[in-house]
Amino acid sequence: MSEAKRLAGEKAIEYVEDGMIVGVGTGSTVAYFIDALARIKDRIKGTVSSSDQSTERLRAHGIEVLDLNATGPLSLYVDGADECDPRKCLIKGGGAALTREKIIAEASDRFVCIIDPAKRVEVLGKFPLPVEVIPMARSLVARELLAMTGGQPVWRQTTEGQGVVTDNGNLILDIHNLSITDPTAMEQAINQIPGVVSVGLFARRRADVVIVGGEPPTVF
Ligand code: ABF
Repeated sequence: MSEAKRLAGEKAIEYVEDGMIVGVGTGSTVAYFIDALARIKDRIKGTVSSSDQSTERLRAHGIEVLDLNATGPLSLYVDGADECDPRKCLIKGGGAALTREKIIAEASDRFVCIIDPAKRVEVLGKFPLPVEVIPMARSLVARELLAMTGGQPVWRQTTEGQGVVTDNGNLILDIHNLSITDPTAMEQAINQIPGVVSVGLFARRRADVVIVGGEPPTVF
C-alpha cells in the first residue's frame, strides 16, 4: 500500500505553484508529499505545518515552516485521511493531529486529500471517529458521545497504557461502531459538546480534490 501512498503524495506536487506557502498535513502519505516537496523547495515561499511530526520532517529537508498567524489565508493544503466517502467527506485524526489539520484546511482555498485505495468507503465510520477533548472533560464527553451517537467511545492510549496527548496537550476519544450517513450533521452535533476541541469529521469543510494513489492515480 505504501507504493499507492507514494504515487498519491507525488501527484499532489502538480497542485503546488511558484511562490506558494503550502499547508502540510500529517501521516505516512503526507511524508511522501513532503519528500517530493523537498525536490522543488526553492519554488515555494514556505509551509504551514499541522504537527510537530511534519514540522520535523519539513525542517530536516531545509523547508521553512511558518506561523499561520503570519501567513494569513493559504492557497493550498495537502493532507491524508483515514476514510473518504464519495462526496469527499473525510474521517481524519488517526495521527492525532486533527485539530491543527482542520485549522489549516479552514484557512486554505484548496484542500487536496491524498489517499491509498483502501481509504475509500461508501459510508464513513468503520474507522473509529477521533474526537480531541480537554483532559478534564474526557469522561463527560464520552458519556455524551455514547448517548448522542450510540457508538462506543474509547480513550486512546499508548501500548504502555498512557493516554495519548496531542500537540495541543489534549486527549483523544475514538468512537467505534458508527455508520455516519450524515457527516455534516454529526460533525455539528459533536462540536456542541462542552469539552470537545474538535472532531475528525471533515464534512462542513471537506476535501476539494481527492487523489487516490495508483498507476495512474485517480483524481476526483
Ligand atoms: C492524517 O492523515 C490524519 O488525519 C490521518 O490519520 C492520516 C492518515 O494517515 P496515513 O496517511 O499514514 O494513512 O492527516
